[in-house]
Amino acid sequence: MGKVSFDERMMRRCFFLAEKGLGFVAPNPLVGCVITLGEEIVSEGYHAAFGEAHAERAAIANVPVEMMGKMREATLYVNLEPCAHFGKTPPCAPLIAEMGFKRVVISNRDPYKEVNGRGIEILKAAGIEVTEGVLEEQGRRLNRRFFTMQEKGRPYVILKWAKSADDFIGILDSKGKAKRTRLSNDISKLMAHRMRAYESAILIGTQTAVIDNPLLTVRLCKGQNPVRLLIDKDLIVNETSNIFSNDAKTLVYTEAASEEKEWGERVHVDYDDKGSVSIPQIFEDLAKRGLSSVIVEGGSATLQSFIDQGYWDEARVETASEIVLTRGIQAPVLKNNEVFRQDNFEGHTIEWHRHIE
Ligand code: AOF
Ligand code: ZN
Repeated sequence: MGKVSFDERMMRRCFFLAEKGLGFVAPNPLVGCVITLGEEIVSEGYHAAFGEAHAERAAIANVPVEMMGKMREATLYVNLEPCAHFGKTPPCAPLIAEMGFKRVVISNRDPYKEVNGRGIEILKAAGIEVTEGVLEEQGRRLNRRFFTMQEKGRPYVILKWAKSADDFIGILDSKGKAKRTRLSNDISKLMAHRMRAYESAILIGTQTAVIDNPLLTVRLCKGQNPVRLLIDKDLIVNETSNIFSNDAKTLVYTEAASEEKEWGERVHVDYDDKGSVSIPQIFEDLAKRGLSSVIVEGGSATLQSFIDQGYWDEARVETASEIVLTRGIQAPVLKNNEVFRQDNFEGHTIEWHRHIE
């Protein structure tokens, strides 16, 4: 096997290990590390939880004692540039330099201003051969939340809705009032709960809170609950609603004054003349809190405002092919989008769109 393909195989292994941290490390990046001697894997590690050891340190700690003396011949693979800063943990690059690895292979540079290239400089200064950019695009995709937060100063935004075969996301009763409508099936619902466990926050508007009264927690699989976000200009949503349950923290973005509450916080943000919330102000608050990804779950008006202002990264659109509603609430309409994946769960197609800027 050639040198390039072995590097790529080992980097894929780093990605696989890194992903084990999904749902636990945010807003830190997902990082995995593999140490090889010749073409044999000697040790592996990954960043398992926020504040805990970085991937490189975990992999080094797992090297069998009898192999420790051979590290000057070894190669260390890690998907993110080793860090150069004292954060919650001591820096990785000086540790790697001290152990004197022969070669270090990296997928992405760390855009974090305290690191950005300085980790690589430390390794090179110690005489270590550094290979950068292995499966760079895949590495960026893996750490899309981290890169979006670092580069755009806002969380990674995932829009999510389910619609009928004829493009409605809900029904209206005889008086024209919106009614809770079930569109997803058992499998897609389970997958939606997995998504919640992976992301840091989940957002809905006033109408959805009133009509659907969702809990927005992770119940069908294991995982941490995301922070619940509610856009509620005039504090219409009753505090006995499910969104204020004890299961998770809730942040309400309101025109009213900021205030700490037993369920979380009211956060004052500006609204325009038409009553639309300032999404950049919500983003600013989320960045400050270290919430690096958000699922926008509806309703249609809330979703459309994120689309119209271009504040989204991907959208998960489920179509219940067997349900025809004839009339109701129109599904949002995406702009500048392209489908990058399609799933099918028992006749329900799930289209994953990405935003093209
Ligand atoms: C690595 N390997 O496994 C991770 C890195 O507060 P700390 O000490 O956990 O530092 C967090 C920062 O360190 C994070 O923003 C990112 O720049 C880098 N994360 N670096 O070499 C790792 N998790
Ligand atoms: Zn580190």
